[in-house]
Amino acid sequence: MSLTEKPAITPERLAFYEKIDKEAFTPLWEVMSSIITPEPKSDCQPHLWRFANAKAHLLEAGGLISAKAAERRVLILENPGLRGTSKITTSLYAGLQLVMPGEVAPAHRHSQTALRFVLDGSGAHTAVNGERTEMRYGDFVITPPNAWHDHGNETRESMIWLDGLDIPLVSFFDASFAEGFDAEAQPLTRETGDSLARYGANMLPVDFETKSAASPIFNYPYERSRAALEKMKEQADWDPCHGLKMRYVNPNDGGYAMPTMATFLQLLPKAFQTAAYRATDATVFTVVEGTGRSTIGDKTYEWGPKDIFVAPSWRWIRHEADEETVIFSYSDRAAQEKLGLFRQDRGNN
Ligand code: 1HN
Repeated sequence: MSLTEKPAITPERLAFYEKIDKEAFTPLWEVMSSIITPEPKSDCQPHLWRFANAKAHLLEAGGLISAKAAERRVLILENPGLRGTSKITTSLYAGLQLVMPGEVAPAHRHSQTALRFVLDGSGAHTAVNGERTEMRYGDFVITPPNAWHDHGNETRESMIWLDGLDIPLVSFFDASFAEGFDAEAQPLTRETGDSLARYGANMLPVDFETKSAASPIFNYPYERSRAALEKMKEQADWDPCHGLKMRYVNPNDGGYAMPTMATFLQLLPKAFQTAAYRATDATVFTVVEGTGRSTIGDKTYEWGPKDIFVAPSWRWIRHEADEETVIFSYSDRAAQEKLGLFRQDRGNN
């Protein structure tokens, strides 16, 4: 017996398997090589979604159903290798959400954690835990687990953002709870911008303590993150695998902004080519600025602003920027690190 081969099936063995099967027993040696693989094996495939196509489909959906009637008007980005499962990777969900002028996406809460990354339009809001934030291009917004949240668009243009949720992870643990609020929007109890001022200025209220596993900041404005990258790029400390890659942090504990999902913003200078890299966290990328291509395994995907692409676990990935490029990404690395599962391979770098 080895970890990669199954023992032969003899008539006597088969008869035995059939007999015990009726009592819900299964011989480990028949399945071991498929449940314990020497390397990650996944049905998740690399794929790229063009934002222009997504926007056209979303606007068409906008004529068919309101945000209120849909609860959330979202087109799921479903991995071609995982159709029918609402997954972009084995552990994560992604969708593109449209909120038209004047619309409200009603208040509700659930145990799943959500992130938003703003791709189109400007000035619609989301409310989380009694505070509203206005969303602008490139802003990274979080909805902590079990936090009431609703969205509204009081601007004159449609808004589209990328939603990332840990839905498959929560399903895996059979830990899903969800409920609607008894009004369309939750009452506002805090001034807009309060959390960013209170927790996002390299200070915390003295004696600050929280039971939340998520960051007390719920909008990480692109303006700030982009300005930081702009300053750091003068130093030109390019990581061969990542260019200049930063992770979003929870100021309370220095960990990722959310308990299950890790989020990143990276800058690649014009004409930069990253060295091949692989890691156990299948990752969803969206381009904020720039054009170029990424090679994932043996396939190359050309991208421009707002396009979204996914790389499966443990697949070699290389990025090539034609112009100065900024990429946002998210993965389940936060969960994997807590569970002692995360592994990365930088090749010879
Ligand atoms: C959800 O609550 C939102 O609040 C978006 O915008 C997508 C997908 C599945 C379940 C809940 C949102 C969602 C979701």
